[in-house]
Amino acid sequence: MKIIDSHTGGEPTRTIVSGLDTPRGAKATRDFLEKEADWVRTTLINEPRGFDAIVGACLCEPEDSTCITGVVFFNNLSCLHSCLHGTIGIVETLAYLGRIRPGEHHIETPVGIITALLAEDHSITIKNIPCYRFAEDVRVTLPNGQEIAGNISWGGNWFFLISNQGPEIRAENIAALTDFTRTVRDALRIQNITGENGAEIDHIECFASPQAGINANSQNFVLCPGSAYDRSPCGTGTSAKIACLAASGELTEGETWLQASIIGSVFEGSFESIPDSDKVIPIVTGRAFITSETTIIVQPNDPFKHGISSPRIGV
Ligand code: PYC
Repeated sequence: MKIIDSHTGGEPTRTIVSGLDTPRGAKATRDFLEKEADWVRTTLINEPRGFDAIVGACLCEPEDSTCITGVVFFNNLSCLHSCLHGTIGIVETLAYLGRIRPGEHHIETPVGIITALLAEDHSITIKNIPCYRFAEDVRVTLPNGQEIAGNISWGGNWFFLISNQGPEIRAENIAALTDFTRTVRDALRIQNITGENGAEIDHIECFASPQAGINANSQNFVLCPGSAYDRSPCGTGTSAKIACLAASGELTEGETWLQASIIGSVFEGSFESIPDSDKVIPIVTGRAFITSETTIIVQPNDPFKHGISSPRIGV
């Protein structure tokens, strides 16, 4: 199996570019990975080859012939519904391989078709699937009795968005922010607070004004399922935020929102409205850089050939 690694705003994407047979279609490929080939995920993401923050991307033949590829993303816990830093990563990877040129490209994911515009300067603009704020000012009580207020929003994944509560959003506080957001995620689960149709909220996103020297409207910290934090501003998280800003009228169509991550990388966001709908199409721009090309070797007698599956506590 051959992989190409890239990073988007500091967040890694590991794309399988050859050597794995997958079914046709992103949904069928997700089923295949989940039910028959979880070893692909554990081999690529777990130690000794990987680390917790890596998001894997499995390319496949799309069912929709307008798409250049299908893709399924996965992380240290499971397959993801979607991933936009990863989409930016695979577009840069396909350009690096000479499989695509600057222009507009459709990409099939298990949750819908995403459009990517690869510019001549290699900035990549993603038009997401329809996104929406599902619930506003939802209260969750932490084990210490503290009440936290947040919005529930769909940005391609389910997010609980918290503003100006919890530890200060600065890189020195990553451990404290991880503890806080894990506590919030556990409390949401215990108190049965979900997305639409009982969907689990597995991403927690905290916001505050950016630290000095960062040119953005807001800075975030995003806890991903599996408990790694997103080094990038999180494309689906930025989409979830934009859906909330659109719903509250704080951002108008075409206006730009600059979302910084905990490490200070920035995505540019905006939205297009959908006629007669409360949903919007978030548009997110970022850049990815290629970091390595590797052949994965799995020796049959290696006791850790499919990665070390150390149990994670409270993921
Ligand atoms: O950029 O959408 C994203 C993302 C999801 C999980 C990690 N990154």
